[in-house]
Amino acid sequence: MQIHKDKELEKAVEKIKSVKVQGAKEIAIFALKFLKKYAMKHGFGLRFEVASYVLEQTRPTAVVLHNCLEIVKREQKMSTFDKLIKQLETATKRLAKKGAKLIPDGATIMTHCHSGEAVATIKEATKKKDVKVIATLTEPLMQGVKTARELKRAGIDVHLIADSATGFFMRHVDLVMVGADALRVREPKGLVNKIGTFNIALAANYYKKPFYVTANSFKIDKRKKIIIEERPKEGLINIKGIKAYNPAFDITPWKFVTKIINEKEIINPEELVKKYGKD
Ligand code: RUB
Repeated sequence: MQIHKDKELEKAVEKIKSVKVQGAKEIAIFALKFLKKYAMKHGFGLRFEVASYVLEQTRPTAVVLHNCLEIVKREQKMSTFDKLIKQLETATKRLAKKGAKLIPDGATIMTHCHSGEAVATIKEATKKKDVKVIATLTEPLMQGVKTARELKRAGIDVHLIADSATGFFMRHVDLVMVGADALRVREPKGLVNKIGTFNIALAANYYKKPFYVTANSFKIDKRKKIIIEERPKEGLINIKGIKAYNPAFDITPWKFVTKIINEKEIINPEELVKKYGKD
């Protein structure tokens, strides 16, 4: 078996690597759809396991795909793929309804990167309320532009700002709402999300602004360790002879997070860790 010549797998990996498919939930749904076809063709044997591993390692920080694949490997049924995709899609709708209630009428919300779950929640709130959004550009890949476009399409008043301007604008916002790649209930504990989230949480804490995380329950991360994806330096800046760091995510300590909104509940970080951090 020559995995490097597996063109269909290579194509799927490229779509994720190039961030055409981005956001923890969308990556998981994309990979599950791909793996369903793959399993239909090749079965659930070693080849499937390698493909699952390769896809998971393409974006190793997010935990949704990992948690879904644990179930797929256990059940080894085609119907599991559809069940999980449906659960992920339904979870976003449910949590958006819950989270929208936390957004007051007239609120200005700061968000970071592109989180399908945060965007869905903000959109849900605008069904009944008037809200404004300040979205970070999210350097270096500028996923904030995707957020701004989506919100604008939904008729929402949105302004983009530089990532470095979040501290400056914090006093003008009423709350922060971001997504998550992983909710760490084991060490290192905290919210794993796009690099820069921690800085925003610090500024929110300084100005005593609520910091909400919209994240379906597949994002609860019980893995023994977490890999923070490091992207190539060239993706940040390419200056000959100059070194650079380009991590894609950071970990915000739980004490800076006000509430986590998932499809089942609105929960405090301490409760989340207590409830899920034991086994
Ligand atoms: C995306 C990102 C998002 C989370 C949650 O990073 O950090 O906030 O993945 O997204 P990238 P969602 O663009 O590098 O994938 O709510 O859509 O699951």
